[in-house]
Amino acid sequence: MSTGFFDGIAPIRYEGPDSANPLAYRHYNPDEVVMGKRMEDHLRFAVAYWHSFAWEGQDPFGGQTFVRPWHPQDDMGRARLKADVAFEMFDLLGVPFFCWHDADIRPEQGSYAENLRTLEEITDYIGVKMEGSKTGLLWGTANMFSHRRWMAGASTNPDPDVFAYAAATVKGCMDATHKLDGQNYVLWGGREGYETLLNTDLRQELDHMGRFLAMVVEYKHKIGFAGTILVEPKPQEPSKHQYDFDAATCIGFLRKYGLEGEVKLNIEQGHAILAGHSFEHELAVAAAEGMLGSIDMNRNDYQSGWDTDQFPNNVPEVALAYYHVLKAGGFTTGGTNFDAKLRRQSLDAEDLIAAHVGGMDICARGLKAAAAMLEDGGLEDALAERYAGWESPAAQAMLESDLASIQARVLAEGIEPEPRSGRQERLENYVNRFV
Ligand code: XLS
Ligand code: NI
Ligand code: NI
Repeated sequence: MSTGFFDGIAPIRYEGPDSANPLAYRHYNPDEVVMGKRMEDHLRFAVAYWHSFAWEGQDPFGGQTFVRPWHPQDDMGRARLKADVAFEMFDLLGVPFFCWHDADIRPEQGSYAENLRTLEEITDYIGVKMEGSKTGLLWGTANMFSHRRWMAGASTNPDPDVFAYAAATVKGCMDATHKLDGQNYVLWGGREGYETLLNTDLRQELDHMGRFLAMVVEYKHKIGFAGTILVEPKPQEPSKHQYDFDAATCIGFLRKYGLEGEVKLNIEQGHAILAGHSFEHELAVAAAEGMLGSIDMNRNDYQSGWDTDQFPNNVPEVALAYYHVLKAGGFTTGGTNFDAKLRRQSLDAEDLIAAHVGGMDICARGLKAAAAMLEDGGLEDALAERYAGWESPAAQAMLESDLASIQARVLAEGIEPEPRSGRQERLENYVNRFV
């Protein structure tokens, strides 16, 4: 029995690039084979429960703009209605996955025990809905940033009771994710950072965060959770400074605490921009270390300087992102989670559908362009040519030698390097042929 929320909207179908239907896929054709794999299996789209169903339209200057039948979100009956509507949208879109925080799916109120009980209840309810749907769980996570108890951090909180509460919360969320056969478990350190160094012991906080993550990994193995543990870099917001600043910082952190073989990264476009990087920079850094796990797809407004979490709409950017994903071998447990929300004036049910249809189409176009570039091999050939000098035995031997021997060889052979063009414009022109 339908909730009626999406009344009048038919399931979204692929109609091809010439379709003028605003609610049809023009590029996302789940069964189309790209580089030997179905598009759906490449992209592994997920809807983010928080932006689409839990967020009520607030911004720093104004309150709720969306009025939904499941508001106010303080009651289990309305939490079930929210889940019913969510699965109606997943079915209309034909998305293979969704993602949640505990606080998105059940009311955040009462004691720890009460929150755990309602989490178990709603995830049982969601589990039954999943049986009747093609949509699985890409990842679950704990919201350890909204409630006031987390204001000074979760695992990095100076109060050991908050560390305990965080450990208990993550255990409950991992159990629920495991129960729903989640493909990954994510930790984004929303308040794992500081507001001022004047009251912060960096060393102690980082050690606690490292130990906490090790406990997560230990528990994953204990319960036989086969998914991947992912951390999500972001430089700031809500904290002034977050410890998981960017991909390189996270990789250093994971190595310091011996977790580099156990944890991968969930890279988000908007967070990359906030860190002063590009999305493809963050993806390339993660991939270079074999730690590219999953992506949060969105885009930031390039003027506002906030994490605006808009739906993607820039094909050249998205194409370069998927180029790095494909080059790294594609997703295994990861996928493309739309960590993206409507603008707060987009009030209609149809806006939610249109946003995802557009985002999925942009990603499909980007994927196809990325695959075409990889298959053509132009960038890889140019790379191979640029580094070809290193194939020579003399160059390889140098890496096993030492400064003094290298100096002797430079003198003996009269080595004087000849600068060569980096050919950046030519490569940029090449990319533009595909996007
Ligand atoms: C916020 C983060 C958050 C994580 C999940 O900026 O992107 O949505 O993806 O906690
Ligand atoms: Ni984000
Ligand atoms: Ni995110």
